[in-house]
Amino acid sequence: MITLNFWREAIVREDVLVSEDILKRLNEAVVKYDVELTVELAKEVIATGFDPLKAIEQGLGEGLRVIGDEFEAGEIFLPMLMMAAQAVKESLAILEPALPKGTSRKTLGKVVIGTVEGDIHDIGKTIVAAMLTANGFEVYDLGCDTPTSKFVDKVKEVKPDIIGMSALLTTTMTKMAEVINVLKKAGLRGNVKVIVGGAPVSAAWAEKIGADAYAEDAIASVDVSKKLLDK
Ligand code: B1M
Repeated sequence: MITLNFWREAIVREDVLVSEDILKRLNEAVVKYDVELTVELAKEVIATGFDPLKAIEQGLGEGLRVIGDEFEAGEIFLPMLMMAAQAVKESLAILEPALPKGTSRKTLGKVVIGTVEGDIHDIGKTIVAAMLTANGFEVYDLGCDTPTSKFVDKVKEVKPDIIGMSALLTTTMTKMAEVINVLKKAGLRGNVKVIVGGAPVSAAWAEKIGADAYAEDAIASVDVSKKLLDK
């Protein structure tokens, strides 16, 4: 006999299959650096009410990781990697506005965020900025390749509670330490918490350069920011 439970389980299985399917297709579209298809799939995510964060992190992000490994292995060339990044950026513009918004109208704190000087990787940083905004922080995004002086000037201008720095290259991670040192010299370090993140960054690196915290991904950056500000 077919019971109610049978149908409930069938519906759950169907949902899992549908979500695995859209994530797989997003993943493949990025790996094939197909800008048009990736954008179409991002629109499908919105139209079907699929979780935009899952689509960003497990669909687009995972696809970029795969193509990054192919690039490292010499299987693809830089223009292909750039097209994959373009596909992700255009899709992010569609998915970001659909991220759940913060519930309180009062902001939890001000965050100045940027990718450090010499580093043009801005996809992860943009996701972190979007998640912080969606969770009630007032975010000032300085973009990528941000000179140390720009971080410091923005701290003077908006007096943020937190500075977030992102680096994707081992060669640019040192710029995080430079920003912290310049803040110290300007007598501003005591007024602001510093969070660092990005693929080559670790908790050990954060400790070494005197940052207040390391966040592994966009969700962690929200938890860490709240914790630092006792929210
Ligand atoms: Co480049 N690239 N890239 N790249 N690229 C990497 C980083 C690399 C690991 C690829 C590889 O060789 N496997 C390698 C770095 C090697 C190293 O230093 N260890 C590399 C290289 C070498 C380069 C060039 C030097 C290539 C060249 O020109 N020969 C060049 C550098 C130019 C420069 O910056 N001066 C370059 C260029 C590019 C593109 C322009 C083509 C493009 C960037 C486009 C853009 O961002 N607008 C690009 C891309 C796309 C990548 C990979 C494939 C993907 C990066 C990404 O966006 N990931 C990357 C390989 C990889 O990571 N596997 C690679 C998805 C994103 C969601 O993840 O950025 O890690 P991620 O962000 C995460 C977390 O790290 C964290 O949260 C995010 C969301 O979960 N996070 C934070 C990030 N910032 C945070 C801040 C926080 C908290 C958490 O608090 C403030």
